[in-house]
Amino acid sequence: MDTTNDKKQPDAGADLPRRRFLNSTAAAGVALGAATLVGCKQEPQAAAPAAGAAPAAPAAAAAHAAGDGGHLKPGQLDEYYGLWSGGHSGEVRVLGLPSGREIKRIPVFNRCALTGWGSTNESKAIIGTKPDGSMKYTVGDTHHVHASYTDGTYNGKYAWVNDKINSRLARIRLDYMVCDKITQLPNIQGFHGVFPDKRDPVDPKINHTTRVFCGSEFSIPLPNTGKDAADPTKYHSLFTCVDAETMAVRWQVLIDGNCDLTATSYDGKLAATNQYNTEMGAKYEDMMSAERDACVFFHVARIEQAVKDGKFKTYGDSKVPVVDGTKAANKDAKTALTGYVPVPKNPHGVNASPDGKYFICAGKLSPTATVIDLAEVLKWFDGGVDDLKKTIAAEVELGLGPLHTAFDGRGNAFTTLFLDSQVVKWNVDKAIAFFKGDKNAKYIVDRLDVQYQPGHLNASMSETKEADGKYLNVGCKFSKDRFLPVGPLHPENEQLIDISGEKMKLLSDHPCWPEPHDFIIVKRNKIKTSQVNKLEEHPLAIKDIKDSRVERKGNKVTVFIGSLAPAFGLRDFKVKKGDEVTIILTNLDKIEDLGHGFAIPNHDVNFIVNPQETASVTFKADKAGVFWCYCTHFCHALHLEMRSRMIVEG
Ligand code: CUK
Ligand code: CUA
Ligand code: CA
Repeated sequence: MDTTNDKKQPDAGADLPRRRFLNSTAAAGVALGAATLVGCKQEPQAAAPAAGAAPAAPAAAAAHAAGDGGHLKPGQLDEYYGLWSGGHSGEVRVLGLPSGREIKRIPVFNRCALTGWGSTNESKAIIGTKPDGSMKYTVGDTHHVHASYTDGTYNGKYAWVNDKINSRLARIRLDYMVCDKITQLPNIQGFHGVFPDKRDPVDPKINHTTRVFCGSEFSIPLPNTGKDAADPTKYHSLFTCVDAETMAVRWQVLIDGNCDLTATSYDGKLAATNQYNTEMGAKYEDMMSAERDACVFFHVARIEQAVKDGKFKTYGDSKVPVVDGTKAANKDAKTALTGYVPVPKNPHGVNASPDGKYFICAGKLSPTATVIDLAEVLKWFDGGVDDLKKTIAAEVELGLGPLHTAFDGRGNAFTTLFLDSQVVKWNVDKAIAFFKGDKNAKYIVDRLDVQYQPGHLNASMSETKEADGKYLNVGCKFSKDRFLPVGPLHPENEQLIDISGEKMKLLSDHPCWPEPHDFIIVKRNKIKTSQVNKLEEHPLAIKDIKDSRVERKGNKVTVFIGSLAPAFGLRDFKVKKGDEVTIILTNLDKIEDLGHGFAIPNHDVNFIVNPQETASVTFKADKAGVFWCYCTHFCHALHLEMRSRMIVEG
């Protein structure tokens, strides 16, 4: 295992930051005049010197995982972050790999009782509210998580995830690993595939992500007024581009057929979506009637020029420009915005090879993978190739039910076979040679049974120029007998595979709460997180615990309250029955991992504030009485004593 990188990493010495943190926690308690930690003599807190004293720094062993089934010893840190979609739980999860340990859940489209996501005013402002202040939507279905790029590899700034149910795109800022923006996509349903661009298609100076592409799976009548349900010619799907920074929708493209997954080229020029329903069928029998569907290519620069030139329409209330990407409107390749490469049959997934040369579509109902040559596609757009069929570099048999493909950076691809319950490793160059007629080219390298019925798979750094070919994770849709039985609802089975050698080696099983689809595996030094918030990020943060106070305007009461272990800035506060109360809680503790919670009995209020974070809730004080507001998040030896009293006068 390569550990050279570890020297540069602040997190490599697992013991050091932990000691520092424990020292300062203990010191904070003392500074506040809290009781000493009696009876904790053996614990590191009690034994530790005061904060600021240099702790001993034993070098932690780096994770030597591959030979050890992915198992890490206590105190060892993982080599990779895994960013996992949570499916119809509506969330995103962070796993450490190779251990498979779940480190964090990031609530996005769901509500979260622990963090208060969906009940704090700050999170509701991101999610969107109805006029009565309640959350606009409370469910979501996340499938695909992808992160922002610089120079063809992850830059650690953002990740994006789709909501298939309510047609929304969410962004996660990776420094705090929280959702910071959500955008509603107009004119579409069944938003499925998502992928950021990797650089600008025209300006070579812009070498990072500025656009996020979104595919819509379901066709709907446009505009969707309920009048045209019986007219199949009115049904359309759109491909959407969202600005990575502002998260505003930039443009959409009307296409024939539907969208599914999304991929982008390394030069920024092309985006693509695979299509399984070119038939525009409403029933599955119709959706699988054609022998070939397609992979649609989008010429990004031409689309943006068409928008600039005003060659677009809008639909209904939406102001988003929609350009025409249908086949009929794009017959001349030299001016075409889109190109449809025919792919057999109901393809599932489109993935970009890390050498930047190919997009690979898996056949799903055809046992094949189709390798599309991107240089040839660009040539077609320039009029140099007369038929898009000729951009197909290979179409080779892999096995039954091929779905998604990952890469090791050494010329090999790994494709899940849903029906065969296998991962197949195949060599792309040999597949191309075989397809061109070299019948001796043995392109299948290895097959591995997985448990069971795999959907997505991904390899470490797979869809970047730094694909490192160490680990492959396979998201198995059925765990069946792999874990202790827990009643009818089973977890899924995430399986970790060592792909560093010629043969794949199954390392471990991890149960995963339903239901992840896609995930990415990011080298840990690509993501730099902050463990403490910035106080000034919230305009209503109080700066000093003494600024805790109650302000009243009519029947609207605002309670500014600080938290500093082990006390809240107000030991009690008074409101009147019928008041609309807003609690604005600022955590003035500055120490890593020292969060506080705030719960109000019988008012359905619970949220947390991380160090230096401010969050607020608004509710009606509709019951007279005394209510002990308490800290829910274990923070201190006097955590249970950390309370305030809300006195509601009748
Ligand atoms: S889809 Cu789930 S297994 Cu939504 Cu990425 Cu292929
Ligand atoms: Cu503050 Cu627990
Ligand atoms: Ca089809």
